[in-house]
Amino acid sequence: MKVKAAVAFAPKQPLSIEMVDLEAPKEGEVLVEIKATGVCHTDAFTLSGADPEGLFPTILGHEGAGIVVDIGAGVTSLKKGNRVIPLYTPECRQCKFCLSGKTNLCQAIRETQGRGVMPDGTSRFSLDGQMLHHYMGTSTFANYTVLPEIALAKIREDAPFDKVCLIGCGVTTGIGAVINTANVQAGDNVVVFGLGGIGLNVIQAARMVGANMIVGVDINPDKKALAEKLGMTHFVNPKEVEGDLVPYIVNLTGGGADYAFECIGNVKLMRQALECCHKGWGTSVIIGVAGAGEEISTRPFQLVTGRVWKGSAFGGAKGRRDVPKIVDWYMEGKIVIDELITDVMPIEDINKAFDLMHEGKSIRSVITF
Ligand code: NAD
Ligand code: AHE
Ligand code: ZN
Repeated sequence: MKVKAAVAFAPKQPLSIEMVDLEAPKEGEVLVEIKATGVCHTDAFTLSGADPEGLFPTILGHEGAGIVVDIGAGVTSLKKGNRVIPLYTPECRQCKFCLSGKTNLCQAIRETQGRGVMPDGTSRFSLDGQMLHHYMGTSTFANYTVLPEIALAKIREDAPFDKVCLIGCGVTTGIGAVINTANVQAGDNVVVFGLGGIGLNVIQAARMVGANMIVGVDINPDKKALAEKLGMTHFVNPKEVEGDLVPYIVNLTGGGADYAFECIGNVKLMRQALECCHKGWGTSVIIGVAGAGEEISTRPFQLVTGRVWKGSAFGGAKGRRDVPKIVDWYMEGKIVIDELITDVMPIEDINKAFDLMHEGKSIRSVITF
C-alpha cells in the first residue's frame, strides 16, 4: 500500500514528505495505522548524524500511538481495532534478557532493529524501488507502519492517541527512570539535569513518590515555570552560578543528591550529575544519549567513596506489561501529559517540530495524522 511518510534521506537534511510503499505484515507482524506521534530529542540526535547506529534513508519516529489494521500469520495477542503503542524496547518474554528478571532490554530483535530492518532481515518500506530503513523498529513518522507483535503494547480503547503517544518514549522514560531504575523514595533529594520532555517526567515522578527537594538544572530559563508546576522545588541555571556547579548543588542539597538524573546527552554534564551526588550512597542515572565517540569520565575515587553510576533505557520499563499501566495512570489523572504538549501539527509541518526543539521553544510537538 501507499503510505504518507516523512523520509530522512540524509543526515542534517530536512525530512521530506513522500508517498512510500509499505508491504503487508509478514508472519508475526502487525500493520498499525499511526494516529499520532511525538518528536523526541533522539529523533533529532539520529537526524544530526551523531548516532553510531543512524542509517539513511530512513523513516524516523518512535513515540507513537495507533490502531491495528491488519495482522500477519501467527499473531495471537492482537486483533484489528486494538489500540496500541509501538515499543522500541520490545518484550518477547522468552529471551535470556526477558527471563532474567534483571532488565527490560529484550534482545529478541535488537540486532535487526539496529540494522534498520524487520526480524527477517528485510524492510517493509521502499520508495521507487529503493529500500527505506526502519528506525528503532517503530518508524512512527508514517501514517502506517509495520511492527513485530512483540513490539506493541495493547492499551485501553478510550485512550486518546494524541496524548498517550508520549508514553511511547518520553513519559515512560522519565517516570520509569525514577521508579524502576533509581527507585527514589519519599524524602529523597533529587537533581534533574535538563528540563525537556524527559526531565519533566523525571520531575513529575519524583513528586509522585514523595521526593523532598527536586532541583532542576537547565540553561533555558523558559523551562522553569512548567517544571515548577510539575513539582520542581529549586531551579538552577548554570549560567547564573558563580564558580563550579557541583559544589553549588552539593551545598544546596545539604551534602549532595540522593539521586541525580542526566536528561540532556552531554558527557560533561553526566560527570557533574555523578559528582553532585551524596558521598556514600548518591546514585546518578544517565538517560541522555551521547553522540558517536563521546565518553564519560570521572575520578574512580567518586565511585570508591560510594557514588553509583547507572543508565536507563525506556525507563527500565517492560513495555507490554508497563505501558498499559502508565496509560491507566494518565486516564485516572495520576500523571499529566497534556501540559507537556506545546505544539500539535500535521506531518507536513514536521520540520517545524525539529526547529522548535532546537530553538528551545517546545517540550513535545505532537504530529497528528
Ligand atoms: P529536550 O531537547 O526536550 O530537552 C533537553 C533539555 O536540556 C532542554 O531543556 C535544554 O535546554 C537542556 N540543556 C541543553 N544543554 C544544556 C546544558 N548545557 N545545561 C543544562 N541544560 C541543558 O530533550 P528530551 O527529549 O528531553 O531528551 C533528553 C535526552 O534524553 C536526549 O539525549 C535524548 O536523546 C535522551 N533520551 C533517552 C532515552 C532513554 O531511553 N535513555 C529516552 C528518550 C530520550
Ligand atoms: N543508537 C545509539 C543509542 C541510542 C539509545 O541509547 N537509545 C535508547 C533509547 S532513546 C529513546 O529516545 C535505548 O533504548 N537504548 C537501548 C538500546 O538497546 O538501543 C548508539 O549510541 O548506538
Ligand atoms: Zn525518545
